[in-house]
Amino acid sequence: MRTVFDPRQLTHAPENELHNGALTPYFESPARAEAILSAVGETEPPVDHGRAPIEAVHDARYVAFLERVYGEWRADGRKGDAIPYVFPTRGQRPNDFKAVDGQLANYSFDAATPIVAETWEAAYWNAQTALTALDGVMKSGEASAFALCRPPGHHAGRDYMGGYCYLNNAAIAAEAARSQGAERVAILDVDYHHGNGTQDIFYDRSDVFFASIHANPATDFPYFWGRADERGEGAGEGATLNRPLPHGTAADGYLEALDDAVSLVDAFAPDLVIVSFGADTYEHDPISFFKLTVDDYAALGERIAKLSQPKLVVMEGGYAVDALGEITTRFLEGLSG
Ligand code: Q9C
Ligand code: ZN
Repeated sequence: MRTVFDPRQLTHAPENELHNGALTPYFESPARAEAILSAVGETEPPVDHGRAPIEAVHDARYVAFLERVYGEWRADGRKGDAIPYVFPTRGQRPNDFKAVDGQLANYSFDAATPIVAETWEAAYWNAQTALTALDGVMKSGEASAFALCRPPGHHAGRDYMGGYCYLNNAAIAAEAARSQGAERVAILDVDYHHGNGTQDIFYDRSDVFFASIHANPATDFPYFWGRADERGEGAGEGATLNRPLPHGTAADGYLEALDDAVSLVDAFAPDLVIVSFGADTYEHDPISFFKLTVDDYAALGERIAKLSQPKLVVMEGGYAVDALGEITTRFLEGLSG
């Protein structure tokens, strides 16, 4: 399977995140991508599709903020990574803040998504990686392609970052596919965490179906999204599907939810399926609580392979670095038959 990757995606390397009350080494490390790289073998570099497909999904002021904020942070005399520590609550108005802390507050929803000098460049090439892998299925007629994205994307919304995500790679690819003639696109999100950014971006749209299987937000990040009664709104009513699952979910419970999601994706009759793939459903993931084993991932891929449409797999989370290569290749082999 064609795999796209750019080494600039490795340069984003925040030192720490706030975790259980202490600054802890950042889980979303470049080593994740290196582990997957050494397991998948050959990759090809992305082609530059420019900024337009990014701004077709993300607010232009948010994109400019990502590009510029670290420079302002340093110019203001700050050391270390730019981390927000203030968040607007209900009823507070956004503003064109001069202070970098106000800007960070405007555009993020958690304190675990730092910005470093290289964040913009890594996120930019990451989006190009997704767009280039998309070309493999949309333009070259391949049955499937893998975008080795890192940092991940599915928690990033139109104008916000969070959950280790800055640009929503899957959403950018979905919107690009629409503009290239795919009339209906389905995004199937199998990361452990709910893909709140993707859901928000397409919540009122009938042309992009979003289905997610994830840990119940009553117990897990991102907490404020992903309940079963979130089904889309307006024209998008019914085009969002959420299947929250409890801690301890193993292959039996997981595959039952996946089969349901796959049959609803099939009923939507998309022209393209984008899979937001997270390996954090693995039993030994350090921040997650499902119980899938390495051997289960081929079955996940095989269930999704029942969909006849072309498939673009976009990498999302997964933090058990030592197992990431094996998990990902097993999944991709199952998916491509
Ligand atoms: N350190 C993805 O899997 N958890 N993101 C923060 C405090 C954030 C996971 C807990 C988890 C985000 C793409
Ligand atoms: Zn995740």
